[in-house]
Amino acid sequence: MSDAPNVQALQSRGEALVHEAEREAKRLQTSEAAHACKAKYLGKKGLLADVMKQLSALPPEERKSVGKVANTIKEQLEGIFDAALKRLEQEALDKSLETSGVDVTRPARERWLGTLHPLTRTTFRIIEVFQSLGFVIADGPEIEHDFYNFEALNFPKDHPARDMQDTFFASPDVLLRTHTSPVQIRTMLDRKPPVRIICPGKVYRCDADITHSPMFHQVEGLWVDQRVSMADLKGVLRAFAERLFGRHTKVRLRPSYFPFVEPGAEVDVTCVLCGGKGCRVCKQTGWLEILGAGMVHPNVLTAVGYNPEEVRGFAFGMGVERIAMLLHGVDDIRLFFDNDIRFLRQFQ
Ligand code: FA5
Repeated sequence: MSDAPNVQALQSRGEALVHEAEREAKRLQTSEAAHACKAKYLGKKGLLADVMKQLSALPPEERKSVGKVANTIKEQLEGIFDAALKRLEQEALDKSLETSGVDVTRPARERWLGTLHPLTRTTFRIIEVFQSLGFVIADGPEIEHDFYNFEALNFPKDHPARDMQDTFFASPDVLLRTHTSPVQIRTMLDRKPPVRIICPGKVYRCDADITHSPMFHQVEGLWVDQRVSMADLKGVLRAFAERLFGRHTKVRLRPSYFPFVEPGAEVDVTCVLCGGKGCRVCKQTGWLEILGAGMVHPNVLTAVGYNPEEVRGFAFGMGVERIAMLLHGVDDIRLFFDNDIRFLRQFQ
């Protein structure tokens, strides 16, 4: 009688292993024990490997069918331990949920999505319109020298027009800029014409009530070239007003005074609420003032080294808060700075 195992003997040994493994797996209490037990059966030096070793003693024609049987046994053993591990993991989870007091059936806490501040949004909308008209963004410092904020803009020292803008001074010559117009000066000193810029930014004035804030935002515009006229100014502002407030918005210019433009104008648009019929917001006039504008004063062009005989330009400046208040029907400027979440959430 030969010592070589026969196929049947190997198969019944394998089946016996599966039964033993099933019995053991049922008694397992922890996943560590399950891993150890799995290794005992399926590891490199495990019980199945022992059985497989005997394969080499079989005649080649029998090895193939025994190999198939061995694979089936291996799969069965793997299935047994995978199921045991799954069971143990579930038991551990159930136990921890029972003891930790976490209620997995409760709805998840709502997530609050942040959003852009209404003033940022309004600024972006304004910038977008002017960029589409070929203007590029320029900027300058908020702490400014008197020269850029006043002097070069044709406000000589002691000129009464300086009182139009209550100024925060840091020293006799250094101040918090009262408007974005100093960026015009800095840009023109820096570049040769043509210049077509918009300058958004923070400005400061010693001024506070429901429509005025000590810190607020302006957007300045400047276009200097050989043939720029008041008609171009009106055309640009009309395109802006129609894009921002609606297609039927009309624009009108009223004579006004700013030392750095001549002629100067206040620019009105038809009331965004009543369309020009007259209402509470426009104080029954049908019009709302939105910005100051005019043709750049020859003294300003000279101050930056441009020749007023060769180039002309227009400039305008608007308050972002004022535009945002008109667009959203907000009647108190302080709401933009209080950071009351109930107010801000309305702009989501
Ligand atoms: C100026 O500041 C000029 N630099 C605008 C300008 C530019 C005119 C270029 C001509 C050519 P004014 O002081 O009017 O102008 O201010 C412009 C806008 O800023 C006002 O229409 C108003 O909407 C806004 N504004 C002024 N003061 C305050 C304030 N304290 N709080 C909020 N908005 C303000």
